[in-house]
Amino acid sequence: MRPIDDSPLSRDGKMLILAYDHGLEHGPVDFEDVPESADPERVFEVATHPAVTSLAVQKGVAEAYYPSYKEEVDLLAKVNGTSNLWMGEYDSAVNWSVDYAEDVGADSVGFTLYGGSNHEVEMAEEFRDIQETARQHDMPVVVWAYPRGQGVKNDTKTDTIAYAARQAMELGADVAKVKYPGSKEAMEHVIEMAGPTKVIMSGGSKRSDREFLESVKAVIDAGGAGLAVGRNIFQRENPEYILDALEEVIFEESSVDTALAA
Ligand code: FBP
Repeated sequence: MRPIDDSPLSRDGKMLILAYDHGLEHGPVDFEDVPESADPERVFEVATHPAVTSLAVQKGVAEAYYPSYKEEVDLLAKVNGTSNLWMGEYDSAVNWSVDYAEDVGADSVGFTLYGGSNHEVEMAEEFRDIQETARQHDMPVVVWAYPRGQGVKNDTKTDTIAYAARQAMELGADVAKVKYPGSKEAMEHVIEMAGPTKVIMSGGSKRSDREFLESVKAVIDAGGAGLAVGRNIFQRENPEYILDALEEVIFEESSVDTALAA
């Protein structure tokens, strides 16, 4: 397992990945609340906030915008992804190679694995190639560990989330990004099952400042390494305010009250 503590992906072993692949995964609907968030330039600016350890984007966004931000932003290449336009069993296309991602300037790679989908076997085989190539380039690998599909009855159950984190670890991920299982105790179990793989929380749909920060605090208190978050940042009118609060909760291990008052 590759240690990621010294990589650009994390700071002091903690991380805050700003995810911005929603235009592909969900479509323009995610930009409706804050129309300026459709402009990748605005999100690259947000990613220069010191709390953000890397920005996760798809190939087209990286090609067009990353050249202007190489000095200020660490890039995570989200190498697979798919749209909401089609119907069928969960799957995700590999859209760029690790070699090309490194050419574009990426420091790390991200891959969605839908454990439980009828396409799980093919996805795991695709991941083998991604993971081994990333090792050759010394790039940390983050798995979006999303158990979904016909084999999964309840993707919010702690045991299901723990299985997804374990699967990511067994396949060689450095970081498993999982849905919040609902409590600090549940998260502790997920983290235990992930062994040496760091566990981070997936942000989810937009919530109140306090509710969102309480879940992040529970993850940190459980021993989690941070979060990968999109909508709870770019769907806010003032992303800097919530990033300042996240800096407190994740990196300073402050209470939510302290973070909100800062
Ligand atoms: P959010 O914080 O907005 O949930 O972003 C994290 C993320 O994994 C994105 O990378 C991705 O586009 C989105 O969530 C997928 O959301 P879902 O599949 O849960 O609708």
